[in-house]
Amino acid sequence: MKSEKAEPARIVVLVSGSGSNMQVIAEACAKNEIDGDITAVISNRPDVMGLQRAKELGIATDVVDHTQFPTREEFDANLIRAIDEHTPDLIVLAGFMRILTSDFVRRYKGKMLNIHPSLLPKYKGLNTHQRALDAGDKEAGVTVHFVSEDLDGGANIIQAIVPVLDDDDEGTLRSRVQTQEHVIYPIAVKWFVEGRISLNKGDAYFDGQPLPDTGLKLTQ
Ligand code: NHR
Ligand code: GAR
Repeated sequence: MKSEKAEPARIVVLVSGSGSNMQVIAEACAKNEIDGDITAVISNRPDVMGLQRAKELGIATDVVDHTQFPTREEFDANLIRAIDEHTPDLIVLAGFMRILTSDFVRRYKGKMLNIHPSLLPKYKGLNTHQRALDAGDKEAGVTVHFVSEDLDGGANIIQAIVPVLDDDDEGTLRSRVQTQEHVIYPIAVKWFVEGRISLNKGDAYFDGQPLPDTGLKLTQ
C-alpha cells in the first residue's frame, strides 16, 4: 500500500512592517526545519519591506489597506476574505500592528500566534522597550502567544529573556530582543505544525501538558 504523507502546513503571515520575523520563518520552511509553507504574506500597509521580502522569497502577497475601510469590522471582514483564499492551517502575526475584532479572533481561535516584544504579562500594547527601560528593569524579552480577544493576553507559548545593560537605549535593547525573536518564533511555528502545542479552554499545552503562565522560558 502506498504510504500517505501529510501535506506541509499552510501558513499565512500578517505583517505591517519590515518582515524580518516572516523571513526567518520562511527560511526555516525552505530548509524543512518547519514542515510548512508560507502560502501568503498579507500587509495592512501597501509599501512595507515585508511585502518586498516576500516577493523576493517567491511568496504570494496581498494588501488589505486599513485606511480604505470606515470601520474595524469592515477591515477585518476583508482581511478574513484575503486570508481564507489561502485555506491556512496557521495564521502568524509578525509585527502586525492593527488590533483585531473579537469576530476575527474567534474565527481563528487556537490557530493564530503573535510575537510581542516584552515578557508578557508585562507591557501589553505599544512602546514596550522604552517602558522596560523607564521602569529600570534588569531583564527584558519577547513572548510568542496564542492570540485571544484579550489584547496581548492570550496564553503564552515561549519567552526569551535578555539582560538590560546599563548603557542601553531603545535601539540597542530592541535589537538584542529581535535577535531572540528570530530564534523563538520559528521554534513556536515548528511546534505548532507538528501538533505539539495547542490551546484548550484558554490555556496552552505542550505535548499534552499544560504550560506555565510564562510559557517555556529560554534564558540567554
Ligand atoms: N488583536 C487581538 N484581538 N488580540 C491580540 O492579542 C492582538 C491583536 C492584534 C495585534 C499584536 C500586538 C502586539 O504584539 C496584536 C495582538 C497593535 C496594537 C495597537 O495598539 C496593540 C497590540 C498589538 C498590535 N494598534 C493600533 C490600533 O489602533 C495602531 C498602531 C499603529 O498602527 O501603529 O490598532 O503588540
Ligand atoms: C518585532 O520586533 C515585533 O516584536 C514587534 O514588531 C517587530 C516587527 O519586526 N511587534 C510589535 O511591536 C507588535 N505591536 P518584523 O516586521 O521585522 O518582524
